[in-house]
Amino acid sequence: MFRRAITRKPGRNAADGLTTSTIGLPDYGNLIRQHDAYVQTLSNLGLEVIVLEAEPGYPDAYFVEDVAVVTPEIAVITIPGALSRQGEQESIEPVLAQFRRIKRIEPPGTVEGGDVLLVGKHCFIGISERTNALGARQLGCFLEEYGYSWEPISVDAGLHLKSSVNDLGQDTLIMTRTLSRLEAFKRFTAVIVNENETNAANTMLVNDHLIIPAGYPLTKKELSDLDRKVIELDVSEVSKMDGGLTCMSLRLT
Ligand code: CIR
Repeated sequence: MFRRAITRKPGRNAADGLTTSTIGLPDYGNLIRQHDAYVQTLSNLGLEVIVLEAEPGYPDAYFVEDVAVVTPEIAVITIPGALSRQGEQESIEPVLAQFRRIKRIEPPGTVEGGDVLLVGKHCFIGISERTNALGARQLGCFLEEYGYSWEPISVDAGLHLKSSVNDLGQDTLIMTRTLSRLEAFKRFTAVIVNENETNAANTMLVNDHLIIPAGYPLTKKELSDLDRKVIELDVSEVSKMDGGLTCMSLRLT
């Protein structure tokens, strides 16, 4: 059960963040409304939600998931691979230090939390443009100390590993068809997203509820058949900055 979530309000300069999207820049008012609804949803599910102030020097800083990896035992403060995001991690550390023992990725290692998928005591670490092999190994070593196993996964599509695969609980993962072909994921039951709905692979499991991005009816229908309540949230403005549901919070048991 998650008891707490850490989030950060998007700043007025959110549209200055990194993006590869060609669907236009976010409208700030709508972005804030979507963020507020996200916070409210987590709160409705029983989480105490910490909302940090925007960081004016870091337009991507509301994607807090990328600057730390949190397990029930530790919080690993990362070094984002994106140069413009290096430094975002500094203001998250004192917040997490209230709840967890802190470990830190050291340069030249880089890790972004969007590349880190924990499933029980196993961790998949995406090697991507943002997370390098050295950073993955450092993170893996920290996790091993606490009884976790880990394996690297090459991220060949999407920004991060969790752009394409997420945990639905009960040994089930939601993922793209490409990832479903990897040996690493064969031991799980797979919900494979339709090729027109790949963004829906960024579905977030929170306390027996599946929070899915709005606008993906095929995925919604398929997930509704699982034994969990499905909540749809509009993250259309967030996706203009290559973000999704999981990126906007750090969830703590
Ligand atoms: C970036 O490119 O770093 C941000 N605009 C989006 C980060 C999204 N984070 C995530 O999926 N974990």
